[in-house]
Amino acid sequence: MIITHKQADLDAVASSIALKHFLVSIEGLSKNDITVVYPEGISKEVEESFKKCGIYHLFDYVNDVDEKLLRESSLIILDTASETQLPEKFISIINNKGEALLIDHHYSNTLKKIVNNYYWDTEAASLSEIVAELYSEEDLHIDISTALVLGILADTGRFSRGSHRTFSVMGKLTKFNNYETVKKCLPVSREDRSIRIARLKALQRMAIEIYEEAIIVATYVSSFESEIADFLIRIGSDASIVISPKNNEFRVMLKFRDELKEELKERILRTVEKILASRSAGHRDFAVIVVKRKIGKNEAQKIISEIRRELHLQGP
Ligand SMILES: [Mn+2]
Repeated sequence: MIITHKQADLDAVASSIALKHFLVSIEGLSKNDITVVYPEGISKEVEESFKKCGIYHLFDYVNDVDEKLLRESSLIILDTASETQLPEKFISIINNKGEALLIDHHYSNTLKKIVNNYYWDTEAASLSEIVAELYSEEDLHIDISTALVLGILADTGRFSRGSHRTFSVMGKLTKFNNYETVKKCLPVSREDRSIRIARLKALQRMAIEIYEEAIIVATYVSSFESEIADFLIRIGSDASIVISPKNNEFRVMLKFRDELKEELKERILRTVEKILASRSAGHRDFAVIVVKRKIGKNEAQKIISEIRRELHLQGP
């Protein structure tokens, strides 16, 4: 059984499909021997891009799975960095079984400690890259390579986080598809009304804090938290802290400008973790903290003030 994080994104979906295909072909298994589980389904972006690229038929998954089957299966967990990214049922079964293989590329990963086996490769900019490396050219074909290119494009921020390795894998993959066509399958830059409103609201609610040489900006929005954090960096912040209330939880997205001193990034991150009494998960230049309780707008403002106060107390 292959399981990804909740609301699977392009990287998670592409790597799970390609890994299943790979395992079926080398192990001489049938397609029915491997179940792919995307807990709580897939993100809208995935559906759109797969449709546009004509690879919708690759979807073969369930949103949930019977506990008994879960307990009896060999588990491979993909692209998942923390316990909060999986439903509790999955975590408790993994905890009881103790047997699962985790394959991930996130800079920090707290799930490693509850599995008995992991391949954790933070040098890879996407998980699709890691799975693509398993394939030899003879085994690749157009559909799988198209999915993997989509996964790589999405997770590397269209190559802004790409490495030598990304391009070497891309060279192999793009022999099987037309890159110019594939890249058009990604949702167009989300310049629609809702993101523009989110940006403007984020600016209206924003607090600016100068802390040593860092310009820290904190705000809250109901959605697009990741895009908003990037946007704030583009327009000048060194560290963006974006709070976003969800159904029964809230998320705090932190993103840092590349050039910011590692030590300062670390200090800002630890301060936010301390205030929220929660640990973060994420890549080198971004972290996300999920807190399992509801909050309203007022409380979001309060958290922002607390972060400012705490940084001041710590001093340089
Ligand atoms: Mn990923």
